Order: sequence, then structure tokens, then C-alpha cells
Amino acid sequence: MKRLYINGDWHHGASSYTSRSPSDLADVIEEYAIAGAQEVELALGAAHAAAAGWRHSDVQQRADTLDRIGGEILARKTELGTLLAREEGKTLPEAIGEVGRAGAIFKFYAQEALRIRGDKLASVRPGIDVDVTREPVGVIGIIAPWNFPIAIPAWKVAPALAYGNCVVLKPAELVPGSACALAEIIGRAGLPPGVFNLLNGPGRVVGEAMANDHRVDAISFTGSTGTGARVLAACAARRAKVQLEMGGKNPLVILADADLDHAVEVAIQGSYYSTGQRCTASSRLIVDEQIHRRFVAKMVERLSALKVGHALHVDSQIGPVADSAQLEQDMRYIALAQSEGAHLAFGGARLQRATDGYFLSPALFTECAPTMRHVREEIFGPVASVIAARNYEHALELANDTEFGLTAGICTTSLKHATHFKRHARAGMVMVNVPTAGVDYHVPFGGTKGSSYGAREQGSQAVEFFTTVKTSYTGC
Ligand code: UN1
Repeated sequence: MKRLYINGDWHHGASSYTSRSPSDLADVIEEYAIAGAQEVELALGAAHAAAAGWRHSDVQQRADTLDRIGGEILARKTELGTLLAREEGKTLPEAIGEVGRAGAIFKFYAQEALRIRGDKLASVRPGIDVDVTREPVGVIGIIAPWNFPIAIPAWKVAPALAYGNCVVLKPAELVPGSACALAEIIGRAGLPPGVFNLLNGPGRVVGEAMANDHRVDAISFTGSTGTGARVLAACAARRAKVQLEMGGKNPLVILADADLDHAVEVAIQGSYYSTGQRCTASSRLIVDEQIHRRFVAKMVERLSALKVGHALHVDSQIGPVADSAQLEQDMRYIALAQSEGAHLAFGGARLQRATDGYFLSPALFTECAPTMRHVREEIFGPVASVIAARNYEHALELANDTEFGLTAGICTTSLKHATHFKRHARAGMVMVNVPTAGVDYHVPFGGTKGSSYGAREQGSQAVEFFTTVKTSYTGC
């Protein structure tokens, strides 16, 4: 049984959870301890107590520790990637890539710890100096989703520690394995007890307690729009700092002048890789009507060749859906799309494989209207909807016709349209001739409108969320 990491020690929980692979329900991964109220209390108390000392820790110690954590993650990339692929279902190369990203993030923030800057200004009053410095926020509660079991915890935990905060990490219930492995690595890296704590457990016990407890100074959340709204309300009520990454319904515009084969590749990767379970996935393919017929034909040809299968099989390009609840949601939306009058051009059916898993053939819908519910709501599965556009202006209007604003992509060879799109797409991230999903680890990540709330994650910009600013005046 894998336990909970609290105050530098491994603890039993109130109950346990047995994790199984979505590629093969007969593959039992491990039994994990689940926190109850008592463990939550212990962890919040420990983090709160450790914060007073850790906020003054020297940056060399933080840099060395984060570098060690990153180094071990990278050295064990294949082993950790295999665990990740087993528990979440993304393919082994995708999982190893994600672990590599997590390792690189720790190494990036090891260096960022050495670059915490301030300003020194002359006062407007004579004989006085003004310093503007950055200080740790205190205790950060981290609530992570299941679709990036190690990279998302990494991109929240690493900056939190780099900037001198203590952490209580609540991974998604579905994927405790990668988070436990990360906690073991962090546990060996030499942090003082209480600086990092791991609480596996349900949102209504662990997440809710963190959002409501005065000892948690800030919450960094990635997950569904509905849960995000509840976290925001709880944090607002007690004026805690909060950062939310939620849904997406990301458009990929394909203009008539695009390199069509390249555009099809960008659409396939963005819509279906990682089984479409990314908030950055391209779920709305907005295609110029001049090339619509050719685009759909090429997509169907490419989709028929895609191999859906066990996450650990070498020839699998798309793994299973992560669990039965997500599969039910995907199937519900596939049925809804058909009842709304969309045409199912490919896929959308459960697949049988040698092992009992949640395999679904990637679905492509055409004849979609922008008002249809399956075109407006996030599905979070391997489902994409093609919407025809009359011209570039119409395509841009359709792209922005959404309550979300995470990523927006365009495939075009026109500099004029690419430049215009970068300026006018209402999204936090814009991709020209590259998939809407799959981002760098050293630059800001986040969206506009209903997708995100609060300061940006990742890159040097993460300093905004994980520090507060102090202004000091010194008279002579
Ligand atoms: C990516 O596209 O590489 O939950 C990252 C998500 C996002 C991360 C996507 N927060 O899908």
C-alpha cells in the first residue's frame, strides 16, 4: 500500500483506493491510502508550521533541491512513464514525454529560484530609499487533474517551492501513482519536514478543506469548470489567492491556402492525441468551405489508419479513455451530436481489444452548426466537430464564438491572416501551423474568458502567483 506523505513521514489514511489500468481492467496497479479529515488536519498543520522557516530558506538550497528532484525524474523517465501510461492510459511515448516535461520544469525552477528580482527606487521624498521585493505567499494548496498526472503537479509544485512556499498537493483520485512517485522523489531531496505534503483523496474531503482553511494562503487549481467555480467561491469568501485552469473548446481554423496535408496532421494531433483528454485539444475544426470536402476526406483516411490500443503497446497511437465516467460522457456527447443533426463521418464507437479497457474510436463530426451543444460544451474526449466557414473573417468570428479562451490555432500560409489571427483570436495561447495542444514548459500557460482565472502559470510569469510584493521605505 502506498501511503500519504505528511510532515516528512509516510502515513496511513482513512481508507484506500485500488488503481487499475484503463487499458486493462485486470491490471491492478497498486493500493493507495486515501486521506480523511484527520490526515488533512495533520498536513495543513504541518505545512503551516513549516512555512515560517521555509520562507527564509536560502535560494541556493531551493535551487539544489529542485535540481535534484528534476534530475531523478529525468533519470527514471522510462520507469515513471510506464507507471503513468498504465494508470492514465496515454501512450508510452506520450507518457515518457510528459515525465520529461516534469523533470525539465523542476530544473527550470531550480534556476528561477536564483532570479527572484526586486526593484530599488528613489523616493519622491528626500533622504528615503524605496525597495520593492517579492515574498513567498505561504502555504499553497494544489489541486491537480487526472490528464497530466505528473506534469501538472510539477508545474505547480516546482514554482511554489522555488519561490519559498510550502505545499499540500491533492492529485486527482484517478491517478495517485505518479503523484506518489513524485512525493517519494521530493521526500528524498532534503526538504525540511512539512514543506511538501501529499494528500490523496476526494475533492469533497481534501479539496474542500484546503479551499476553506485559513492556513492555506492560496489555491492553484486545474480541473473542471464546475469545480473551479466552487473553489473560487470558497477562496473569495476568505480572500485567499486563487488561480484556476479550467475547460477549453479550442478552435483550429484551416484556411483554403493552408498546406492541407500539414493541416490534417495538426488537426489529428491536436484533436485526438492523448485521447483528446487535454484542455488544449482542438475540438472545433473550422474549415474554409472551398477545401472542406478534401479536408474531411483526408481526415477520414488518416483516422482509419490510427491505431487505438493498449497504452503500453508499441504500435498504439491513441490509448484508452481514462475511466468509465469519462467514457460515458464521451458516448453521451456522441449520441447528442447525432440527435442535434451532425453527421458522424468517422468513429465514435467502443472498440474491443485483447484486454478489457475503455477503448473508443476517435470521432469526427461534420455538418455542425456553431449553436449545437456538442460544439459549445467541452467533451474532453477524442471527438472533433467540423464547422464550415465562408472565408477568413467568418472563420475568426466562429473561432471566437465560445465562452472559453484557452488556445486558438490557425493553419495558413498567409502572413496577413496569421498576423491578424494572432491579434484577434480571443485566447491566452495562439498557435500558427502547430497543434493547439502540446506546449513548451518555460513560457506562460493560460487562457481568457471561462478557461482561466487569476495569474498565469509556468515560465517566469509564475512568480506573480507564487509571491506577494512588499514595498519598504528606508529613511537615513
Ligand atoms: C498541453 O497541451 O501540453 O489540462 C498541456 C490540460 C492543460 C495542459 C495542457 N492544463 O489539458
